[in-house]
Amino acid sequence: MTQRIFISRKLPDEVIAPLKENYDVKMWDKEDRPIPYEELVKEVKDADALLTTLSENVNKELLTAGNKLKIVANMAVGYDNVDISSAKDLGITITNTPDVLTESTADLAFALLLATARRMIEASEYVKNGDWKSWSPLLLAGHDVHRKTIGIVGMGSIGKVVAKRATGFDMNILYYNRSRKQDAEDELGAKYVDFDELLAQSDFIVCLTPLTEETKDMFTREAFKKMKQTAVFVNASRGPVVNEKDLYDALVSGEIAGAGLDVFVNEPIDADHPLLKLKQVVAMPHIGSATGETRNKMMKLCVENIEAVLSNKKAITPVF
Ligand code: 8YV
Repeated sequence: MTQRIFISRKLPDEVIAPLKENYDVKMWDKEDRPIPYEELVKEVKDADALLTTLSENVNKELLTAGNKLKIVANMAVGYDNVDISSAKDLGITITNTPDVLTESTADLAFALLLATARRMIEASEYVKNGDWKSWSPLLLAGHDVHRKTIGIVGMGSIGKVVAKRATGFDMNILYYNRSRKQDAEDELGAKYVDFDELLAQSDFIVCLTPLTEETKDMFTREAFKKMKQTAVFVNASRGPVVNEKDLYDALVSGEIAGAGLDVFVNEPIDADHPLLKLKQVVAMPHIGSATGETRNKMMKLCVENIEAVLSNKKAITPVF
């Protein structure tokens, strides 16, 4: 019997065309809204493979409902939306999309750093709103980036590329990670420090760590208080590593100078969220990996992982 694949997001026809040649493919086709959870549970019941994204909660119930499931291909490098231990118990392969998104996500993290430090979004609005009537020496004056200290929290592959970008700005590079990264030290001159020292010494704190039990709520008021008052905080990893109320309080009380955020505790974030009211916050809708080139590679990798597992070959990028 033809094996069945369910795709939880509308993907371009050319991406799924190769799958359609050999498999029975069904796809959620509404671009403007995600598949309701109950519907996903129903769809997964007779699926051999599921192609999913970060927005879907691939929990034990869903994995158990998919009693024919051989693979869940998650279109993201992170897989905190997947219950990995249940997948292991049930013998379901989970794949992610590492490497292909590293450079684009690092670009976005660095762009957020620059945009926040140089007040670029505020400045663009200023011009577009017709407020640019005259010149004054400190009009929209931001903070220098070159030759400053960047502190990278999470020196994985994306962290290393951000560090590489930072060398082009002659920055002093500090990092904090679960383990030492000798290659980042040797090749990029990054210096390993403990978390508190990184907070105290950095002008830019860039968070790129995965979301785990240990990293959840890593950035609390206590952490922000340890930063310089001129510090800019950038988060391109996962929202829940930050206590958003604490970040808001740190920003309004002037404990830090600004924040560039690509991720939030609840996504999509409510437009009325207090953080979005602050001019020193640059907010992006989780677009770290969102370039045409990279998203195409991510989709292709998901397709290839599914093809491999459904034809009894090894997955290309399994997470365990
Ligand atoms: C997601 C991400 O891929 O890869 C990750 O972990 O956070 C993003 O690149 C994107 O939101 C689609 O799920």
